[in-house]
Amino acid sequence: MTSPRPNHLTGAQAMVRMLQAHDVKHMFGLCGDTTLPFYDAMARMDHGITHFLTRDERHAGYMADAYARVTGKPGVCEGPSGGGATYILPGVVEANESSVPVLAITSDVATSSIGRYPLTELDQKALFAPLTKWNTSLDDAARLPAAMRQAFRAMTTGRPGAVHLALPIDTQKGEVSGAEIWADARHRSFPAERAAPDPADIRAAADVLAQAQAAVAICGGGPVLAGAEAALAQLATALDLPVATSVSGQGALAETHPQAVGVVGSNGGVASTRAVVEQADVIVFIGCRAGSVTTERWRSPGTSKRIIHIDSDPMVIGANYPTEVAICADANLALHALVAEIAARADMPTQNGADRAAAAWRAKLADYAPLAASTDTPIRPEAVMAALADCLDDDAVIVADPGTPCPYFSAHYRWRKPGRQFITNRAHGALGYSLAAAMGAHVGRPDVKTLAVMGDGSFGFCCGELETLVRYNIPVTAIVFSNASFGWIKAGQNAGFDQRFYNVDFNRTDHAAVARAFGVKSWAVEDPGQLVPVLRQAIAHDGPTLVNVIAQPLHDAAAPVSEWIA
Ligand SMILES: Cc1ncc(C[n+]2csc(CCOP(=O)(O)OP(=O)(O)O)c2C)c(N)n1
Repeated sequence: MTSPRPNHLTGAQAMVRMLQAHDVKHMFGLCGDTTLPFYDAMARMDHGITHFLTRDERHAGYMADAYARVTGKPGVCEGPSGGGATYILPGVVEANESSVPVLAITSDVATSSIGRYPLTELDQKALFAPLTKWNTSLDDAARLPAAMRQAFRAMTTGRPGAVHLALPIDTQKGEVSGAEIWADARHRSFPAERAAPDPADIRAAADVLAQAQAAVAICGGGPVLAGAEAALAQLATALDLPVATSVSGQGALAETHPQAVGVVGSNGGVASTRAVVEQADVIVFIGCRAGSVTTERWRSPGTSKRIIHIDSDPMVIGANYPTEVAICADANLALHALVAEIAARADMPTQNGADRAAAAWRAKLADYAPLAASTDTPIRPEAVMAALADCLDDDAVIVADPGTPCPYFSAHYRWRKPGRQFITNRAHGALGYSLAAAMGAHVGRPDVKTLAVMGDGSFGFCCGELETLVRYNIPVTAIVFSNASFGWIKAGQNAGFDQRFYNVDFNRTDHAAVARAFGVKSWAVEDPGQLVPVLRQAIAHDGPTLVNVIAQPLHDAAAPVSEWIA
C-alpha cells in the first residue's frame, strides 16, 4: 500500500482514528478479503481498541448490541463484503428496532469494479437502507471523518438506533487529511442531547392523575435506556402508583419495590398481573410501544382507559391507543418533571399501588411455588427459575433467547435491583441470540456474572461461537433447556391446532458433550435435585460453562403465555 502524504492518513487508518476519537474500546467482527487494509491498520497502529474475532458476523452484531445495552455506549461490529454483510444484518436490525446504537462497518469491493461481477458484490447501501437509522457507502476517503461523526450522531441522538457504513477497499486505501480527525464527545454515549418535556404536557398529565383512582404505569425499554430508574421509583412512591413492565422493560423498577407489579402481556404476564391493567382507569405508558405482546394484541388494556404516553419517539405515541396526554420527551427528564409537578400539588390521590402489586405477586406465587418445588422429570422450567434465584447475585446479567427462557424469566425471575440486567431480543426474536449477546455483555460489564439461557433450537443456531467463548476465556454460563423440539411452535400446535404436531421435533443432542469438545466445562442435569449444586459450580467457575437441562417440553408445561392458557 502506498503511504499517504505528510499530515494525511489512509482511509483505513482514518477509520481506526475516528473509532478511537469516539472512545471506542471494543469491537466485534470477522475478517475478509476486502477488509485487509483495515485489519492491517488495526495491527500496526496504537489505538487501545480490543477487536474480538467472532466465528459468524451474526454474532458480532449481537455482541455489539448487548455491549451497548450494558455500557450505554454504541456497540461496534464489522464484517466483510458479500456474505459478511448479509450475515451481520440480524444483529443490526434487532438493535435498530430495539433503539440500541450499533455501528456496523462492512468492507466492500473496489468502487472501480462495481458492475463488473467482482466476487462478493452486492448493493450494500440498498440492503441496509430500510433496516438502519442511517447508512452510507463511502466512495471517497475524504468523506470518512464526517461520515463517522454523522454515524455516531445518528446512533446516539433522538431515538437511538443502528447505523451502517460500507467501506470499499479502494476507500480504505484513499487519503484523509489528519486535520479532519475529531469527534463530538457528546456522541460517545447515549441517549445524547435529550429532549425535555413541554411543561404544559406535564401539567396535563398531573391533572389526569389527580382524577385517577387506580392508575398503572406500563414501562417498555425506554426507562432503562434513558437511565430513568430513580425518577420512576420516585414517581411510584409519590403516588403509590403500581408499575408494570413489558418484557423489554424489566429493570425499570426493582421487582421487589413495593409498587412493582412485574411483567404484563402475553409473554410472561399472568392472570393476576393482567387484572392490575384491566382494573385501571388510567394507563401511563413510559418508553413503551404498546405493541402486540405487551398489550395482548391491544386487548389489555382495552381502548376505554385514559392514556398518558411518555416517549422520545413521536411516532410511537398514539399509534395504538387514543391518547389524552402525549409527552414527547426523554423518559428521565419527563419523569423528573412529573415528580416535581406532583410534589408541588397538594392532595394528589393515592393509587394504592403497593396493595395492588402485593395482591398480584401473592396470586402469581401461589401458582408458581408448588411447580418451582416440584421434583418432576423432565425438569420443570419453574424449578430452574427457583434454583437460579438461589444461586445468582443480585447484579447478575441474564441474556435470554425466545422459547422457554423468555416467558419464564419474565414471569418468575424477580429482579432485586433496577437497571439493565435482563437482555432479550424482543424486536425480531431470532433464535440463537443469547450466547453471543452474553459475550458482548460480559465484555461491557466484566465484573458481574453473565448467563446465556437458550432452548436447544437456539443452541443449534449459535454453538459454533463456543470456540470464541473458550478462546477469550469468557466466564459466561450457558443454560440449555433441552426438549428436542422447537417447543414454542409445538405448544402453538398443541393449543391452537388440535395437537396436530407437524415438523417441530428434532433429535436430542448431548449439548454438554458438544460444549466439552469445544473446551467448555459442562454438565447435564436430569434430576431437579441436582440443579442447585450444579448451577453453583457452573456459576462459580472462572471460565466458560454450560449446563444442559433435560426440560419439560413447553406444550406440557404451565408456561406463562396467554394464548396457550386461553
Ligand atoms: C431465526 C428464527 N427462526 C424461527 C423462529 C420461530 N420460533 C420462535 S420460538 C421457536 C422454537 C424455539 O425452540 P427452542 O429454541 O428449542 O426453544 P423451546 O421453545 O423448545 O424452549 C421458533 C422456531 C425464530 N424465533 N427465530
